Amino acid sequence: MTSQSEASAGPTIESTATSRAEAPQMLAPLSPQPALRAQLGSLGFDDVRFTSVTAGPQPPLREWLAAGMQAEMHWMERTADQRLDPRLVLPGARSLIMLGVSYWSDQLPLKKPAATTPHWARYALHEDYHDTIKPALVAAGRALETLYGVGAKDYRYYVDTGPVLERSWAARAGLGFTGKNAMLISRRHGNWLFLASILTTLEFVPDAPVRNRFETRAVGLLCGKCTRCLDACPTQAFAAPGVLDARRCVSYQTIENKGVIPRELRAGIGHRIYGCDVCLEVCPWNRFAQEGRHLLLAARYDVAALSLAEILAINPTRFAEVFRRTPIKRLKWAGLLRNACVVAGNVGDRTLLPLLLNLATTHALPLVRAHAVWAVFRLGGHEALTAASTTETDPVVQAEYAAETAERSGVS
Ligand code: B12
Ligand code: SF4
Ligand code: SF4
Repeated sequence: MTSQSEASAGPTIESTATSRAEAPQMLAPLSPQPALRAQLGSLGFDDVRFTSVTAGPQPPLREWLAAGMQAEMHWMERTADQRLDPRLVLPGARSLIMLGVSYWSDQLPLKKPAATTPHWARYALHEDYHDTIKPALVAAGRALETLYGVGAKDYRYYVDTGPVLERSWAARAGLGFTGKNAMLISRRHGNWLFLASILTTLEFVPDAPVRNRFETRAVGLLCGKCTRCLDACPTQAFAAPGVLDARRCVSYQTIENKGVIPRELRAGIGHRIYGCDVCLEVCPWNRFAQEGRHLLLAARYDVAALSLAEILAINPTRFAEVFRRTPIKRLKWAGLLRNACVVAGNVGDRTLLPLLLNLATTHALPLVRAHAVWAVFRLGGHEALTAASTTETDPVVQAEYAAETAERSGVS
């Protein structure tokens, strides 16, 4: 519920030409918002929903953080207050406009990939959505200014990186429901929606949540007895339905973790070189997904055709060229090589051994050497590392050799 003092802090829809000081108190918001909805749709957003900033039960962010499930994403702790209260992000915020951009395409996966072709999260096979969606958000802000006479201080937009609990607000706005896989699942687009949000001091009539019922802590509203996502997760990352422990999640380990990937999780990473879609792919709600309009996306399906050998041999210049504008660029050269080593260790292709041995013995970065050592051991090429293991001076790589030696002596 918006308090009296906050109600006077920002314009309502009726007060388009009214200054803040003159804004009418507690006026009922206008409904519906057809002109704005249509404009946002024409900007490329595949779904547009409204919800209001009201007090009430909060999403379980603090429990999640207290359990340490955010792993090393400490920025989530620092911004927890803001994430739980949009009014700390935009003073006087009354509404959120929740936007969905579908990235489903029938063209993926590519036909007949080789057995050793690495798997990329679908979203990564596009230019970075933060960059491609942002211009439409800028235009959406202009639309608010034109239609309602507000200024730039009366709204703020984000896609992914802002301190906004996007899935929770999207569920409240009826964009979809929270699946047992923690995803915001749309009845029209399945799991394949990017989310963006506009916080505004404008007061809009909220859209109804799915089934006209919303509870901040309800997961699996339309899942029934299905547990496919929970069962399919390759690293058992779900602590409970809807509760994802990022520490165990392949997506976290291959994208957000900048250091060593825990040894016990590496086998579960399988072919996945960047991100993970397993708990999304298995969801039966995807059968309703339609080809997105892709107005705000730029496909980079060519990335999916790269072989593991090409990636293991990539140099920094080529890395910058190939992954330019994709989200993969944020992983940086070393991060991609680290992940490629893990995949190489999992796919069992001994023709990759020369490339891996080269990385294990000559790469400048210990992070890469350590994961290459692991892969070489998995492929049975460790005898070629005997000399290198005695001259290695970095503690991270030494720890890898030590763990292998301990494992082998434990087995024999
Ligand atoms: C941090 C983060 C991650 C982390 C942590 C994931 C997580 N579960 O939070 C990691 C790196 C693991 C991750 C992975 C992925 N992410 Co991510 N991520 C985020 C980010 C930046 C913050 C999420 C957050 O606040 N998490 C905290 C938890 C507590 O909140 P939540 O899961 O968002 O909210 C739900 C829970 O609270 C749940 N819930 C309900 N009841 C209960 C009860 C309990 C006890 C608990 C604990 C939770 C719970 O309901 C909420 C509403 O859905 C958001 C962008 C944003 N600003 O919101 C993107 C975002 C969630 N990610 C997104 C995507 C696409 C992915 C991946 C698919 C990428 C990939 N292919 O590799 C995977 C999917 C993993 C999964 N099944 O969730 C999309 C999701 C779109 C959608 N339709 O849902 C978002 C919204 C980005 C975007 N703008 O599009 N992500
Ligand atoms: S993204 Fe992959 S690893 Fe993470 S919870 Fe889903 S299935 Fe598990
Ligand atoms: S796979 Fe099944 S349980 Fe998981 S989110 Fe989809 S419908 Fe729900």
